[in-house]
Formats: sequence, C-alpha cells, structure tokens
Amino acid sequence: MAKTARPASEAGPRPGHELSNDRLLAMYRVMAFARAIDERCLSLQRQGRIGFYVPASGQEAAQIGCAAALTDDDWLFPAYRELGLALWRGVTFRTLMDQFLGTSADRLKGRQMPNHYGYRERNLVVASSPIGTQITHAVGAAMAMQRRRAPQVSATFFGDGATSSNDFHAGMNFAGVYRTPTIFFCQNNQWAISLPRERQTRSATLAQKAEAYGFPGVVVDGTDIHAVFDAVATARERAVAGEGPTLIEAQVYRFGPHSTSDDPHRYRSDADLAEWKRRDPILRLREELQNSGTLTETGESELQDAIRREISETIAAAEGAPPIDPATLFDDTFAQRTPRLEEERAEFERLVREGVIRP
Ligand SMILES: Cc1ncc(C[n+]2csc(CCOP(=O)(O)OP(=O)(O)O)c2C)c(N)n1
Ligand SMILES: [Mg+2]
Repeated sequence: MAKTARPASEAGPRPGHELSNDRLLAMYRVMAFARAIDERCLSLQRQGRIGFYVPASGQEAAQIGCAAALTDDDWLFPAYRELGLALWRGVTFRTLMDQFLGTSADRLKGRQMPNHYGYRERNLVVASSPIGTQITHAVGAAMAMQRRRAPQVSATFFGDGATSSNDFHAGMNFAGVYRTPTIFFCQNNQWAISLPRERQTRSATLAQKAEAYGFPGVVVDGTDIHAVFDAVATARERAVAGEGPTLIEAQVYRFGPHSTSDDPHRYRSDADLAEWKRRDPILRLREELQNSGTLTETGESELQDAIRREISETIAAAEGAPPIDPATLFDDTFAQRTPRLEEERAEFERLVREGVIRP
C-alpha cells in the first residue's frame, strides 16, 4: 500500500494541482520572507535581543507548499519549526515578535516558551515542544470533523525524529482505524538534533510506516514546491472524500542549527550541507520564476528591499513595546479571580512596588 511518489519533475502534478505563475510568485514571496526572518532572528538571539529561536531555513517549500494546498478552515497542529505555515496563514511578523519578546501585545501573554506561538483565529494550534504530542491532538480534532461531517481536514507537522515517538504510532493507528481526515506531514530534515535519520529507524523510508496502519504513505522531494503541493492536495481530496488519512514524508535538510541552543558543527559535515544547499528550495523556485519571466532582477531586488524594511521596522516597533504586565499571571485559571488569588495578586503588586521583586 505504501507508495513512493514519482518526482513531480518527471510526471508533473496531477490534473487540477498545477500552480499558476502568479500563485508561485505569491508562494515565493512568503518563502523569501520566511528565510529573511530566520536569518534576522538568529542574529537577534546572538545579540541577546531575543531569548530563543528555532530556524526553518531549507524547509520553506515543504511548509508553504503544504499550507497552500490546505484551506483556511483546515486545522494545523504544528511542531516548533513551522514559520512558513504561520506566515502563509497570515500571522504577521509583528505577532511573532511580540511572542518572542513577551510584549504586552503577546497573544499568549508571555506564558509560552519563545517560538512556541499559535493563532486561534487562523486554526493554528500552539506549537508542541514535547515531541509528537500534537499528532494525537490532530487525530482527535479530525475525529470531531468527521462526526460533524465538516469538509475539513486536520494536518499535523512533525520531524523524522517524531516518528520514533509513542504519539506518532498511537495517532497513526487511531487515524487508520477510524479513517480520520488527517494529513500527517513529516518533514524529514535528516536530523533529530544530533541523531541522523539512519539511526532513527531501520525502515527504508518513513512514509512506509503508513502501510502498517493501513493507509498510504508517500515520499516527496520537499525542496520541490510542485511535488509537495500535489501530494498534499491529493491527501486532502482523499480525506474530505472520507477515504482517510495520508502520511507524507517531505525530504528536506535543516540548513541551520536545531535551535539557537545547538552547534551543528559538532555532529555533521559541511559537505552534506553544501550538497543540499545546491537544492535550496528558494533558489529552485527563484530560478523557475526567472526562467518563466514571472520574476525579474528588479522585481527580486525590490522584494528583498521591502522584506528588509518590513523586518527592521517590525523589530524596532516590537522592541519599543512595553513588556507584559507580570500581574496577568494571576488571570485565566478561573473565569474570575478567587479571593485567594486576589490576595496573592495584591501581595505580588506590593512586592513589585517595593522593589523586592523585579519582573
Ligand atoms: C518527548 C520529548 N523527548 C525529547 C525532546 C527533546 N527534543 C527536542 S527536539 C528533538 C528532536 C526532534 O527531531 P525531529 O522530530 O526530527 O524534528 P526537527 O527538530 O528535526 O524538526 C528532541 C529529541 C522533546 N522535546 N520531547
Ligand atoms: Mg528532524
């Protein structure tokens, strides 16, 4: 049952899954924005201006190709490395910066680890840091969609390492048994921090694990946006037609460190990285758009200038915003603060006023 997808370049996308040049350009803009955000945020962290960051460079075509094949009603259950998804869904860089900095505008009120954002209005669930836990959540949500007969799917995003987690297997089994409208989108970026893909499993592919659970698994070149879009659009059609889940393994490479707490030079070679960089998804798409006359040299440099400006202005504005009021930590556990919480809050505010606690 597990199928290995033919590369899109050989067979081309299935009918109805072709991407127009305008659509590709829109995707390219978001990919270029994501890459530039990544580079700036890594540098902000190195300068001590944000605390933590998880880069996604190298995975832009996988993320944006996938997001573009879904509808805004579909639910997304991400891991922590899905910048492209958030941007495609319309989450602004300002919203992300407010979360990274924990400003008073942070929608998560400074309560999440930096880089673990979500956006309720866009059906983007807060990123899971415990590996794989979002997978079972996505299957549960898909079961609800199924019961409501809603023409929706839930898509969950995880890495190669997450295929070794309990939740991956529990989620896949449940989805197979109940034929839930779930898309399991695995970005195999070849590393689970310092552990290479080969030491994660003896299976030849990650996609073939779907066979054991009774539904299709496909491998796609995650640097080829056409292949990713086609695979996800096909999986979505299956899901809404009641035919059940699909596992997609998008093969990519993590260009940067695992996170700002990691030094990849300690465990991997520059030669591998250089090899994958020749297939940089952004360069691939840029070349295609330039060859088709959709993107000119001037268009590209105007785009890069606009991106740089937007990023700088957003960082300045977010850095100028006041921090979250720490007294909000007494809110939201109960609809109304209990007398005990009121007491604790008043005490906390007194200690802050007297300088005993410096938030
Ligand atoms: C349950 C659990 N175990 C271990 C960790 C520590 N950890 C954080 S990221 C990571 C590797 C995950 O690799 P992968 O699933 O391939 O995703 P990637 O980071 O490559 O995108 C590990 C082991 C964790 N967060 N949660
Ligand atoms: Mg990985």
